[in-house]
Amino acid sequence: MCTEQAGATLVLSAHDYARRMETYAREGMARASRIGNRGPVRFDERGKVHSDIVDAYWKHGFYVFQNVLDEVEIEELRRDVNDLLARAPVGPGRTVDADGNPAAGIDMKRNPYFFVKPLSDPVGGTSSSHGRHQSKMAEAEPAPEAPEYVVQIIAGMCQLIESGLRVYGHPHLLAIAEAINGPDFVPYNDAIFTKQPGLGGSVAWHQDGVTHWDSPDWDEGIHGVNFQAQLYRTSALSCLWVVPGTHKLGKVDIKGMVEANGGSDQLPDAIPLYCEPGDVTIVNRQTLHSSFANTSNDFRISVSWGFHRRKAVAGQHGHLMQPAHVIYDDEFIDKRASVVQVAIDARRQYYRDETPFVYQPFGHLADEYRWSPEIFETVIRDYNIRDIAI
Ligand SMILES: O=C(O)CCC(=O)C(=O)O
Repeated sequence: MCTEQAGATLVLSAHDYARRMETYAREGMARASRIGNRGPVRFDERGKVHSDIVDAYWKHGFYVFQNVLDEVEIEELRRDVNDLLARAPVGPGRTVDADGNPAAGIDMKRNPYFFVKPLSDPVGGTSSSHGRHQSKMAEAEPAPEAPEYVVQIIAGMCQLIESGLRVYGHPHLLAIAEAINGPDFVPYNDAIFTKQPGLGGSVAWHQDGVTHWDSPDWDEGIHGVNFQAQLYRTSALSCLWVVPGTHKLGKVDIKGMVEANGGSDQLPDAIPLYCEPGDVTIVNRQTLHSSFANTSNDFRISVSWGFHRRKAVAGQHGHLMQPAHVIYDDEFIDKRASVVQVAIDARRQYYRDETPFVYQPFGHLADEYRWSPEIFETVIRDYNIRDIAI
């Protein structure tokens, strides 16, 4: 255990930060290889996700699916996300890109961009998102030529990029969501996490859910599951880390864990979910997770989205991302869930050889949700003002 300035922000040079990560990364990789929990998506004879995988997910609170996206799809996502980054606003509160043109998606009702100062932790130890990021991460000094801010998150991918809409309709990934949350699963949100080499900030340790910790119906799956498709190779220095099994523990005392670890954010039982391009991780939203400042050479882009059990959100009101007066009634949920059906059809029209997923809540309505310019206006435009966050 290393002892660090408990309670104070630790700011290191990028070089020292990277050195400080070396042993932790190596030991984390060793722990990760002992647990495993990775492999291709496998189905049983009924076409359902194999129960071994589902059981392994429930045991550890995560799974790494290897080789889910093929090279063509990865390349299209890379092209679209990199184009978005090039057309992002030049900083928080700005509306033009680096060429002085209106930034991509700047007219969306919900601003899609979240910026951070390079190599910083913007939320740890603050009241942001109901104070769920209880403890501040170590930070690093960026190079003198680094920009003042970098994009960390771009939301609204189903509107902004067609490859984003298509991956949202991926049949294997929807089958996994169904295996975990039941056939009437519904969407949460989506967010493209970007971590440029030498610039990407950290995301402090947290559990995602905020609604059900004290609920009489609480169980290990009630806050849903998140997916992340990786567009580039990530290592322990750039990827998402999780503490396996924490999805079973209820709300954990992160501050206490960091204090017991001598003030260090390098939690002892955590493992890195390192990936190859095209791998897709799933993480239970109750699993304790974080990512560190990216002092490595990895260019990390993680296309992320999540799903809930319908009964976990029905009748709840907004907490994260929505004001408290927003109630997730049937109309609200169905409207947001119809994005899944449109995504399935957008994918069907593009990947003609693939068998589309049958999304049970909309199976009988498929003809009403065909991908077209008209349905873009009625379902996709500003769909994310109806993100269902609990
Ligand atoms: O991918 C990351 O770096 C952080 C993701 C995360 O915290 C989340 O999806 O809640």
